[in-house]
Amino acid sequence: MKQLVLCLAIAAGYFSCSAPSSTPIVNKADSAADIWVKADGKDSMLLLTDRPPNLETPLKYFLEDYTPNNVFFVRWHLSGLPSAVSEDTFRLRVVGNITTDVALSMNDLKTKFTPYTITALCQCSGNSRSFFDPRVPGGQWKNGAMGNAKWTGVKLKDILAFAGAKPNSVEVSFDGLDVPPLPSTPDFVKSLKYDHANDGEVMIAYEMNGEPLPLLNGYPLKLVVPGWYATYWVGMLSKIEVHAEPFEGFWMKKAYMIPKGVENGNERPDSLATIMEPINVMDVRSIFVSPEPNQTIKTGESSKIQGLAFDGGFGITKVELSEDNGKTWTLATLGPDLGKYSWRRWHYNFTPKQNGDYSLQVRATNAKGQTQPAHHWNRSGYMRNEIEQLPLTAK
Ligand SMILES: Nc1nc2c(c(=O)[nH]1)N[C@H]1C(S)=C(S)[C@@H](COP(=O)(O)O)O[C@H]1N2
Ligand SMILES: [Mo]
Repeated sequence: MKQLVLCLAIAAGYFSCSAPSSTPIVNKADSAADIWVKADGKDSMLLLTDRPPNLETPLKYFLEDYTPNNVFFVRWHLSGLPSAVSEDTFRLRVVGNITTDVALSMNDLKTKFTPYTITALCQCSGNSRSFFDPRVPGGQWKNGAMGNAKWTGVKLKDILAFAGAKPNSVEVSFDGLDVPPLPSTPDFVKSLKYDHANDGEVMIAYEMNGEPLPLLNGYPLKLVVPGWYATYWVGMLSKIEVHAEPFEGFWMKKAYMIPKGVENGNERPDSLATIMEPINVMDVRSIFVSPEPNQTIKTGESSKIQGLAFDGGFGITKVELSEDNGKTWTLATLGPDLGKYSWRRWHYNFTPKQNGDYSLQVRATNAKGQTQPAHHWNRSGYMRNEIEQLPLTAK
């Protein structure tokens, strides 16, 4: 793998300069090789785009239960991102269908409300998009557009109650400090149904793994929507609006749409779905983490195969591996259960009996009995969850 540390002389200055400036990199998808960068507050990560910053977590960090903040993936849509936020002057505003407009300081959030902590996986809808066959446009992520963290903050329902949200409310929308670079681009605003917003699990995090959030992960506040794709996890959250009418914003009605009522949001290139709905709960999925694809392992010896399994919050009940292209399946050993919204690590001992090429497959099943399809595709490259293959050579 080619390792480059790039100096990206961009105005916003998220990336550190450790080498003379080279041609700005626009999109990783245009280049065959991996490009590594060190952004502000981050260790070496894979670069997708520099403006807005989009960075992928290297796979090796998925051998840990919690993803370190300094390599947690970064995904922004709009390049108008503040390069610093002051904890002293920052306010979280609550407006709309409430009794009184509220502006909460960070200190208010930390002292006026009961703290709440939950472990939850934050996974981008487009995670693993680069593996879609046929290929689809969009950020060409490998498996690193996700991370598992312990989130601490305040329950959204407590904030809505504090603001006196009215009982006829139907939806709540969330806006961050990031702004569109051009007036023609719609501001990034997401919404949740009022009941979902009040479920006692959706929360506003001021800490991630016991530390303030890195700026690039949405400092000072990030909405955490356990079990739902990360597009709803609005970062730099600064405005909550309570609506008595359905919310019709671009990022809810036009972007992030999936085929409605179809298992895993599946469709076919030659027959695209016509009825769509906003993306929502994460589907059940498992991936291989180690060894990485095409590595050589020892014939006649046991190799430890490790990976992850996760879903939208029913909880993983089993992970199975196949050594014979899906004819027979054997249970993997599950790692610690960190909560139903967490990913779950697993491992499996594989002993190749003779020299040659092998391909392992992995599939997970959740408490609802949902499992993974042999093939999965949709036009947007969302929610990938097909059964993954791991090619290995034994010698
Ligand atoms: N304000 C704001 N919040 C946002 C986004 C954004 O563009 N702006 N992107 C969303 C998407 S699509 C993802 S995948 C997650 C990524 O969170 P991370 O950058 O902390 O990894 O943030 C979400 N929250
Ligand atoms: Mo995303």
